[in-house]
Amino acid sequence: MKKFLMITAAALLIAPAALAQDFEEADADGDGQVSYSELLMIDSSLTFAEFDQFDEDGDGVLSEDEYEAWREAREDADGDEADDDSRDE
Ligand SMILES: [Ca+2]
Ligand SMILES: [Ca+2]
Repeated sequence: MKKFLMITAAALLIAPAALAQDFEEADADGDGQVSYSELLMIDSSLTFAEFDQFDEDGDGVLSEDEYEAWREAREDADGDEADDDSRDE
């Protein structure tokens, strides 16, 4: 069982170096919205101010459209030094 947890943790560490996850994967608890804490699992360097910029309707969570906007912006900003740790191969 520990191995399974380690594999899951490794997957979470590897993921930020790849393209950001689909909305359904980002929505860890499956409530149809991506919260700041859920987004932090994808991008641990994300600040709340950055998150808030993409929360267009100000309800404190990202809808699928809002998430997609974040994902596009993040891919444009590829090469962020904060992600470099997870690219050690
Ligand atoms: Ca959620
Ligand atoms: Ca929102």
